[in-house]
Amino acid sequence: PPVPPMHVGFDDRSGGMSPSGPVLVRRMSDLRGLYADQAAWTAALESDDVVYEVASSPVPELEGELPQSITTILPGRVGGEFHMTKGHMHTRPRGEIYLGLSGLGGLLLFDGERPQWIEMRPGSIGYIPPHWAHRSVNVGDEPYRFLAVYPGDSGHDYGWVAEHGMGHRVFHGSGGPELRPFTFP
Ligand code: S6P
Ligand code: ZN
Repeated sequence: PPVPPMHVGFDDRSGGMSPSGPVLVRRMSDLRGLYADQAAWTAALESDDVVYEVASSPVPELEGELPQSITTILPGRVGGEFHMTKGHMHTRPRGEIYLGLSGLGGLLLFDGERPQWIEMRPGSIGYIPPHWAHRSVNVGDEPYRFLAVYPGDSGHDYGWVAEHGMGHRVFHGSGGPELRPFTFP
């Protein structure tokens, strides 16, 4: 059902929203096939840490609505590759806006041909045009957190990324994050 006008607060420490809709937790074991280094991923299953959490407001994913979510990616690396979200293409051609809240991150975008990288820090606005798959990466050593606002009828297509990749992978380098050509695991 539609929701009334509302104020949505969020907790600086947890990234939780109030009022809140569903909260999604993704652990290492939920991320099979994400990282290039499969042996490093298998080793990380031992502690099976949380990699990222997505809190949502109660705004429903319906046409005309503008749902919001706050993603918190915990710092860490797997085989040198930074913690990241699964990444998806919107099922319908819909844009999306990200606002950096805390930590250092990046927004990796891919349209099937051209990879793009947008650095995200607190206050950064990242724009995702329709037809661009998007993945977020924590390139710092504290939690990276951002607000996302997207049309309610966007839909999330994870299969597109599984099939096409994301153009680049983001590794820790001595001079900062290093973008390397995408390889399938
Ligand atoms: C939704 C938006 C974000 C992501 C979230 C987790 O359109 O882009 O809320 O869902 O950052 O990423 P993913 O790729 O696992 O859905
Ligand atoms: Zn999205």
